[in-house]
Amino acid sequence: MLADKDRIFTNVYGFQPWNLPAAMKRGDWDNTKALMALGQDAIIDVIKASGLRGRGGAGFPTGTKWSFMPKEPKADRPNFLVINADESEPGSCKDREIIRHDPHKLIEGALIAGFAMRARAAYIYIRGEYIREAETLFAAVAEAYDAGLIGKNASGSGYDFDVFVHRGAGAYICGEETAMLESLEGKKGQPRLKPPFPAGAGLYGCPTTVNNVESIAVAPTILRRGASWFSSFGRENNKGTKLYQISGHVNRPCVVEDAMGLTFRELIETHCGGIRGGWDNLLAVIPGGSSVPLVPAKDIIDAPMDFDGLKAVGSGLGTAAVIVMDKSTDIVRAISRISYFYKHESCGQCTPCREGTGWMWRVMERLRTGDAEIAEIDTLHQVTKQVEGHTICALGDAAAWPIQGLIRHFRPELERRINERSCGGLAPMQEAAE
Ligand code: L3W
Ligand code: SF4
Repeated sequence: MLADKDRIFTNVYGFQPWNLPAAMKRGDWDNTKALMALGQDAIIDVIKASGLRGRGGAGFPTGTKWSFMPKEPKADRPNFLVINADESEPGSCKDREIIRHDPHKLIEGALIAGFAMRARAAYIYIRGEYIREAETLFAAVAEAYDAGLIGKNASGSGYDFDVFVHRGAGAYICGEETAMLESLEGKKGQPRLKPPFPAGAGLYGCPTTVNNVESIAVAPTILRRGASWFSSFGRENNKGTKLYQISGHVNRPCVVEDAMGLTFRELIETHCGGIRGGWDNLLAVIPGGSSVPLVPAKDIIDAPMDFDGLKAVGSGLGTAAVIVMDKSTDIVRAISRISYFYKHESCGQCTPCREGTGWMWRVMERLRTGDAEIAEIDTLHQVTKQVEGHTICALGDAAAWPIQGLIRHFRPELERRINERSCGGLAPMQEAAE
């Protein structure tokens, strides 16, 4: 278990106030000017050496991403930092806790990251449903301005840096980085084709880096404690500490910080009081938010909870939103509900996703009730393969992968329902009916 002294998010449960005096007592904003005096390239080098990989799902190396930004921005084409706080992935709730209880870690991180990337300003795009969290964030940003920590001559560094908070309006797709840029520009939030990546042409056509809240909020601590401290946790290619969010059928669901790479069993035993009804009652786990394939009990128990460990069992770390399902779960219904989510959230821009997500959900519903033919299981699998990799953004993949995982691991259950024309005794899925 991670020692208390090695936790970055020391106020993640809100035992202390979030405000500036309390944050300063916890060490935030402690001589930020000296951190900035390291110099822009040196800061990027520290983040590279720490091994930090993006905490928003894709795991792209953070320091490398920062290094893509132009070193001499033009006056009429400034660099920007955009912070993705549109936390909408089902199961994910870590950025919410950071903003609720430790917003100054994020704001100080914005200044340091923005400075390192020669950015003129940071835009924090916060999920529309996070109403109270947005209020906290607005207030924390105001505190930082009033104290001279951001704005003109931020923290006495001689560098001018603004932070703007922008509220979303409830669309999952605005969490995709280029849809977020469109939304910030006042347009309908639909993903752009990549390349160009945002570092080449982002917000208002200017060089932009989009980072997740957690990636930015850990940066000041990494700089204060050193790259080698951060990289002493985890293993090669999977370094550092991480906020895990465990929901579902465990005895104590929670958000907790621990080292990358601890096994699923260690995570659940140490922090969640075990599986409801004991380990023999575990059915399957979705380890990284609803966009990654489920993993059956036998494969997940000893899997390291990091990028490579979960890839090795056919899934992914994603946002580390760990959804635990015991044997009381109707697994077909669960995946069908996820299919409905993606159908609902598709922006409709590309045909495989717009048509495919609705088609896949309708077949999933018939498989759930057993009202399908056995051959349709393979047809559904083929359709997921036609959607995967054939769309503008990752939502198409996210809609395909959970179904592929279900077919890979639970085909006998799908066939049983068809043979018995059985929906497991459950009522029709009213919440998903249109
Ligand atoms: C410059 C290159 N930049 C890549 C940048 C790119 C982006 C980052 C990662 O999807 C996943 C998705 C969700 N030059 C570059 C480059 N970049 N090549 O690196 O890019 P990418 O395309 O690998 O991922 P993405 O489009 O950002 C993110 C999955 O995460 N996910 C859930 C996410 C949910 C949340 C939330 O609720 N907070 O984040 C779960 O698995 O499905 O696959 O910045 O520009 N050559
Ligand atoms: Fe929109 Fe879906 Fe295409 Fe993404 S994959 S751009 S959500 S239609």
